[in-house]
Amino acid sequence: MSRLDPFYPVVDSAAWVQRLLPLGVKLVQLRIKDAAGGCLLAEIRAALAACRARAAQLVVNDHWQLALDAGADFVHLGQEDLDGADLPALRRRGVRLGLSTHSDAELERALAQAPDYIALGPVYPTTLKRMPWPPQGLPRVGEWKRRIGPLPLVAIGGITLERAQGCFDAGADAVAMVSDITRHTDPDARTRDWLRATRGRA
Ligand code: 3NM
Repeated sequence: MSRLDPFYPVVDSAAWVQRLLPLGVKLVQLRIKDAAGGCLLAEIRAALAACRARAAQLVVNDHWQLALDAGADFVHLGQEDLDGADLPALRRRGVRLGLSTHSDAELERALAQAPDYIALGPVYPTTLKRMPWPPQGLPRVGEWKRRIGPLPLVAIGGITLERAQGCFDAGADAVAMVSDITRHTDPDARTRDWLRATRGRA
């Protein structure tokens, strides 16, 4: 089972991917929620080319068919995306899979798909996405890690640099974040701070 880089920013455009990579980011998720098909494919292709040029790992959220079309090798799916996804097709192409979980039932369902990582959220309150689940808290991160064993655990939701160590101490292998990078007043400096803070764990 391959390890994940501990610092896992989630962004909504190839331009963000291209901005973060030269700073040293090695793992990034492209999560585009509102774009038309052709434009999406172009974004995925551009992000993928940028990642390949810097030996970084791109994870494509949600758009598994376009990810296949673009030749991406890592996809992240939410539980609602799982219903329509052709997981055997992804597996045949060697595409790795990350799955979101928010509850016991979702964890059971996710584990049945033999994913390459499990994400647990929202660990803290998030302003980015309306969520029916209350914040999970750090004890739940520990519980998830005990349940999934060696499978990498990604903590997401309201995670800031100040909160990262607590997530790692609780059992997260990687932490994913949107706002703490993309809505920061100085995203580049913040990214460098994150990289410095997590370098020893990579
Ligand atoms: N998924 P921020 S929370 C995209 O719980 C996403 O599955 C979540 O954004 C989950 O770092 C979340 O700004 C939003 O809180 C993360």
